[in-house]
Amino acid sequence: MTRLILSRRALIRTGALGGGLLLTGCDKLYEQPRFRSVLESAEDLHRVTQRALGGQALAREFAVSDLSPVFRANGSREGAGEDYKRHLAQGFEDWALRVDGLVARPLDLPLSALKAMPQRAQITRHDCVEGWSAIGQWQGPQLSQVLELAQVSPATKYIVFHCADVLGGAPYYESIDMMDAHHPQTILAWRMNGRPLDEAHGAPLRLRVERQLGYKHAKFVMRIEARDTLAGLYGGKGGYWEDSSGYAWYAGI
Ligand SMILES: Nc1nc2c(c(=O)[nH]1)N[C@H]1C(S)=C(S)[C@@H](COP(=O)(O)O)O[C@H]1N2
Ligand SMILES: [Mo]
Repeated sequence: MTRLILSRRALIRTGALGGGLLLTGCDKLYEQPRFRSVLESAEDLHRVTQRALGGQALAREFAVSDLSPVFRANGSREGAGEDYKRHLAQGFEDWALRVDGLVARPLDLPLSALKAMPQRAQITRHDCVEGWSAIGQWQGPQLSQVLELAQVSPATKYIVFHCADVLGGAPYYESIDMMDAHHPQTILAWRMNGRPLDEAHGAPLRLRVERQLGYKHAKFVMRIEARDTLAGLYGGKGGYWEDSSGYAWYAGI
């Protein structure tokens, strides 16, 4: 059994699910309801079994010598709106991260406060669904510390990241569950490869959620919201790509 759940791709490749269907990454396949339900059940199985067996397993970490010489920027390369542009021009000096929703203590955390919290640094590989990877170093407070400061309600099931950019007319957003929110490698990174995050990579703050694919790593995070449901939020599927293109909500690697 454990052999079969090494990865979602391996699982599907074995033909254990979906009668030998190959995961091609082609969007057209996603439009076919039968394929879609096969894939979604494979993902659910992957998520449940991976966690039952692995719990809070760590993503692989690398050495400084492994850093990619070039880490490309993907998706939005800039934040939108006058507020964002003003903060960017001021070096995010009076910018603050909003933390609200199902919390006892809503917060506005200045960048200086995020930098003053205990930090975690990690060198990890970023895998984009489009087929490229890069190794980078990330630093920032663990998301769990921020959630603790805000006293997140036990009723919370999802943490939502609201971003400053707009893609194809819709705001970018993402969400994760509490298991990933409390994972030790889930951090709010303000530093990349030893320097403050640049705009293209999501300044001033972006999520690193190391056991999932690139699109889950929200850039330009302005607001973090604790919720007990994803229903009623934009398209209801928990993320920009999930709503617009049917990408999986749980994008485990
Ligand atoms: N706000 C926001 N976050 C985002 C995106 C985006 O377009 N907007 N693109 C996602 C995708 S698909 C990838 S692969 C990574 C790219 O991160 P990078 O630009 O640092 O390489 O950011 C993710 N987070
Ligand atoms: Mo991506």
